[in-house]
Amino acid sequence: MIAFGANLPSRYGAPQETLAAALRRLEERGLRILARSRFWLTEPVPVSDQPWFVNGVCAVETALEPEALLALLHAVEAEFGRVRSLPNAPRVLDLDLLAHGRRIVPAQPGQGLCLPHPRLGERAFVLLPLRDVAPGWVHPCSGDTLLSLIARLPADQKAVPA
Ligand code: PH2
Ligand code: MG
Ligand code: MG
Repeated sequence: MIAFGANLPSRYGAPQETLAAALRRLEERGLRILARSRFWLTEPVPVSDQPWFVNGVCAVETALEPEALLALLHAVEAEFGRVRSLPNAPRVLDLDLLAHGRRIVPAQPGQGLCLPHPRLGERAFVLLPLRDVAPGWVHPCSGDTLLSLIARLPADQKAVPA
């Protein structure tokens, strides 16, 4: 399961065009996209004066192990002009590995990979698109259902289908 987002234009155009091009690129690089959520317009978290994001989630099929898949996501971000500055800085493309089946990879210091994504449960911009593609999803560590995570979201995170 891959989450994608953007809130700056890139050479591919506005965020939604960049995201569509990035998904095509991932397919060219061998991922099979099984389902894609709607594009969602989401307020930045934490709230700031950055532009709103376009966010979404897709379910993919791949033979890649999580580390190799994450490396591919980072390579495509770089190809699309992503410059890593501060955390939560506006970006032309963000591709996050949300989950890899029901696999659990604990957070380790100095390691980029942690599965499922550690902040997934607090983010409307991830959970609402995830519901589009996998409404029956269950968190492999906590056993929380997606719908219960959505019900517990803080009320102030604004997200609307694009
Ligand atoms: N990504 C972040 C931080 N904040 N807010 C929204 N709405 N959408 C994002 O994709 C996003 C964010 C860090 O990756
Ligand atoms: Mg992110
Ligand atoms: Mg990221």
